[in-house]
Amino acid sequence: SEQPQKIAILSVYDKTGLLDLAKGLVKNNVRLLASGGTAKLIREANFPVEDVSAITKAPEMLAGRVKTLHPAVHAGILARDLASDEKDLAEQNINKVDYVICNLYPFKDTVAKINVTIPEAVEEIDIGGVTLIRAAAKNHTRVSILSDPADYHDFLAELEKGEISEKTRQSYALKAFEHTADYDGAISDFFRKKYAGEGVQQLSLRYGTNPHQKPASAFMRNEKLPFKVLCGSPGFVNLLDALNAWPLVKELSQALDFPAAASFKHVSPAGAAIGVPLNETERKVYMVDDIEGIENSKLAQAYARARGADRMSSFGDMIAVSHEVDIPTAKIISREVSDGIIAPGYTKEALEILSKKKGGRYLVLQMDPEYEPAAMEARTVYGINLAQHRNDAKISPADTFGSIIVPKDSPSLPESALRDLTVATIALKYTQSNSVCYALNGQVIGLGAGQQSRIHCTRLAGDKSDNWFMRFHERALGLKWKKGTKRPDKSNAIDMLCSGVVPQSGVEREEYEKCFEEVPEPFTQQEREEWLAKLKEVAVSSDAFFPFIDNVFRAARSGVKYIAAPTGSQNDQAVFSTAEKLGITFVEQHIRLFHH
Ligand code: 93A
Repeated sequence: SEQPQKIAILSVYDKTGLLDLAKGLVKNNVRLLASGGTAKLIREANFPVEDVSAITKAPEMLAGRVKTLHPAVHAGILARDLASDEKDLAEQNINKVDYVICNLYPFKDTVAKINVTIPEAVEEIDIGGVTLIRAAAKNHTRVSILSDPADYHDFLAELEKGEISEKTRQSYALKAFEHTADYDGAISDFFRKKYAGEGVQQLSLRYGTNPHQKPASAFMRNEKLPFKVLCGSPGFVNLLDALNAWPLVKELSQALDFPAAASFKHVSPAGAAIGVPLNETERKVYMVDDIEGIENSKLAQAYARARGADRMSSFGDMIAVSHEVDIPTAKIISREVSDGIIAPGYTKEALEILSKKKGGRYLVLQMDPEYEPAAMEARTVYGINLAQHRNDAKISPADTFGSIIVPKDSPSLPESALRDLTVATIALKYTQSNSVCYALNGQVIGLGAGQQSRIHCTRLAGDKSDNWFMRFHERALGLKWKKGTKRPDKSNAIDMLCSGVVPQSGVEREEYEKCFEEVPEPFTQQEREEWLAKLKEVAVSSDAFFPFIDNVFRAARSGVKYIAAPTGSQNDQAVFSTAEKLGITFVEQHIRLFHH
């Protein structure tokens, strides 16, 4: 028996290429059914076409809101080559549809117009077209769905040869589903902005990474933002910092069962710590010796350590703390230059203190501590979507550090070493790679982030550790400041003195001298060496293996006693034996922790 005539349903907003397509379809003996405007155009070009109402026996209604929505259309599209489906169609006198050509009302263009109203946008929400596209795409084992005029030409060429192949139908179906998903995404984006409530499911940001990057926003699909803005207004970089700093302190606190804090800048920690009690000298070096009640707040001590590790880098930081912010913690923060904080809660008094900072513009975020991100995460780079399973590797003293590789006869690690390796490793998990971290006393003391070569990370972190330790030298502690010298200027002068870059002459020297009542002598090489020789028991972690032994040599110079790093380098054996020669315990750490 002869094949029944093939049927095409055409309903297009964008009428590009329509007449060429109609011509080709007619030439191949396809029966054309089209919605109002589409039929009109084809008819005017003198090609045979029927209105969809010829099969629905129903007129277009509601000013076009109902044009193609009808069982005669959708059963024709959705029917399979099954006896039961054929029977259903025959009973209703419906013919199978073979080709659907449809593109949608321009919702995106409409809402891109300034001052578009909600009723205007609503009218551009295509219902019937989306239904045509999805129905045809669903039944792509039999039906071809053309949702893009760019495909008409190749479609006709294939039709000319006989049939549309399965592969082509599949690619059209994929395109159709992408099209409707994108279309629905645009609709929900629009209504999220209108209906979700600012700060609930979405947040407008002043701008993106830079002031010329507008617009910018933060939002969630299907759920509320897991944080609330209690004060200030976050920027894009603030959120990048906050959303890396928060999981760091959450994990650190859980891993070591201690309050934890982090001080972030440019999406890497400047410091991170747990609240190991501070001794008197540490309180002085970290400039918190006058904070009332600090000895009773583990959280305040954690932040003092996080901020104290590298005061230069922490200038203008984004802070994260694992526990409810109390008065001592808020007091430390209130007098430092800082951009904002994220925490699971604030006491009333602490919030009051922080809300006064920066003329009331200090950023205060309250994080839902129960929030768990989805397993998959994605971002767009240069228009390309990158998706991956989130780095949810759990770092803990018990599970992360494997066997001691060298020395062979080594006893198990002391608890303090395990603690410090944990601090360093969790810090690295949230540090831009490459990264190497030195830790001691439950805190980061030097972190090398974002260097393309590992040895540069190891050196940078080592130099920072040395600088940190020089700050404990009695001469650094006994500096005679000129009255009124500001905290950042003090930090800068200390940094110059401790890292051995004191200006010798000229205006730079004059500026430096302005800070002091009594200008200190630079540290001599001998003073430096003698003091640094006292730095001991330091733990080092690396986000990936050490490719060369130079890293071990550099670490050893800054009192490193423990190293944990992934293995797998061709040079592993040389790295291990160098560690052994230098009296360093090398611990296996299985998980590579690149972070970007
Ligand atoms: O308002 S609709 O959602 N109701 C419908 O039943 C319907 N069917 C097709 N819009 C509908 N369409 C859309 O009409 C198509 O997606 C296409 O964008 C447009 C074509 O209309 P016309 O043929 O009248 O120019």
